This record gives sequence, structure tokens and C-alpha cells, in this order.
Amino acid sequence: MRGAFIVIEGLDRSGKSTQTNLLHERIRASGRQVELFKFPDRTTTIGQMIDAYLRSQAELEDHAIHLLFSANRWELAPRIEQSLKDGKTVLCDRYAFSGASFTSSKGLPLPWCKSPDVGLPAPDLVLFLDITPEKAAERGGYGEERYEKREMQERVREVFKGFQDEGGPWVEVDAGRPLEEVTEVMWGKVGPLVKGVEGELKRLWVD
Ligand code: Z5A
Ligand code: MG
Repeated sequence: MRGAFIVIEGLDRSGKSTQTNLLHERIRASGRQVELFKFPDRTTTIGQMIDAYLRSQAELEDHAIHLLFSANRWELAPRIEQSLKDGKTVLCDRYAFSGASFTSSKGLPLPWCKSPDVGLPAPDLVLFLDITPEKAAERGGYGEERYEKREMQERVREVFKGFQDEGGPWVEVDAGRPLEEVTEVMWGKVGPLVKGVEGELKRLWVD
């Protein structure tokens, strides 16, 4: 048995970080081991470049910033794999699906956007927190960061929805509902996996 790799994806304000933190606490409280990752991880050298870009303190060419987001995942992939081997559940707040969705929404071809992430650890479960841009805006309006604009979020939502058709372990969750209801739906999917899963870890977007 190895740990399960669980990715939480979704639009801005859909509640990813709130729900991921709640899941983390709940798994810990049950006495199981769990590790939390978040992308972008702004603490690394690469992550600091991404942070400056998102806060519009640095300009980067579209392909270049995309590759940095991917490099940020690759630099942490060995830690993810080790945790899974050690039998820990890994929760991940955003992953490569965000990478491909956001950059392709700027107009770059989707196959190109996916290519640098090919071969990363593949999740055993993706919980996609779906929310309409209207509902998301009610949660405090869009912020100051790059991409936090209505048209961009609408395009990103469409690309995200396309991943559902790839036949992976993709579960859509209506994140427009009250917090506790969303938590319970998510726990219904996550709870059975925290004991660990059988089988080798798969690789992302490898046939
Ligand atoms: N990006 C990229 O381009 N390429 C990549 O490869 C990756 C990311 C990985 C920063 O991401 C940007 O990077 C992001 C994608 C791009 N751009 N955008 N948009 P980030 O993850 O660092 O930041 P963030 O995710 O923008 O969004 P967020 O604001 O952190 O959203 P969230 O985590 O989904 O939401 P939250 O913080 O949990 O909740 C937001 C608020 O809603 C908060 O006040 C909660 O209390 C409230 N909330 C949560 N759930 C509910 C419910 N159910 N009802 C009512 N209120 C709620
Ligand atoms: Mg967040």
C-alpha cells in the first residue's frame, strides 16, 4: 500500500485552500499521516519569480512563465513521491491542470501547455471545485493579482471542464454551496482513500 495522491483544482475563490486545509486537519485528527502541497509554492527560488510575476512586479514572456510554473512542480515532485512511498496521503492545492488551463486561456496551444508536465506523478483523485464566475465574485470580488479577471476565469473554466473528458479520476464538486456541504461531499471521496491505495503511482499524461 502507498499513500493516495489527491489534487484539489478549481477557479479563483472556489474554496480550494479552505477545503484543502480542512481535509488536512481531518486526516490528521483521524491519526493518519498526511502532507500538504500547494502550487505555486512561492517559497522556493522559482516560486519567488512566479510570485513577482503574479503580483505584476516582474514581466515574463508567456512560455517562460509557464515553464517556471511547471519547474516549480518538478522541483517538489521527489518530495511528493517520497511521501506517497512512506504511506502518507498527499493533498495538493492546484497542480498541472491549473498550469495548462491558465496558459492555454492566454492563447497558447493546449498540447504545448501540457507537455512540460508530462511524466509528473499522476493523481489518484482530482476534486474539481466548480463555481460560476458570478458566485466567485460574490466572495469578495476579484483581487489584485494577474488573471483575477472575469473573462480570464470564464476561459479557464472551459478548459478545466475539458479535462473531465480525458477519463482520469476527475470528480466535479459544486463549490457554490455552503462551506460545510462542500466539505462533506469532498470527504465522501477522500475518506475511503486515506487508508492508502494499491498499485504503482501513475505518470501524468503518459499513454
Ligand atoms: N496558476 C497558473 O497560472 N499556473 C499554474 O501552474 C498554477 C497556478 C499552479 C495563483 O494561484 C494563480 O496562479 C492563480 C492560478 C495561477 N490565478 N488565478 N486566479 P493561488 O492558488 O496562489 O491563488 P488563488 O488560488 O488565486 O485563489 P484563491 O483566492 O486562493 O482561491 P481558493 O483557494 O480557491 O479560495 P479560498 O481562499 O479557500 O476561499 C476564498 C474566499 O471564499 C475565502 O474568503 C473563503 O472564506 C470563502 N469561501 C470558501 N468556500 C466558501 C463557501 N462554500 N461559501 C462561501 N464562502 C466560501
Ligand atoms: Mg487558494
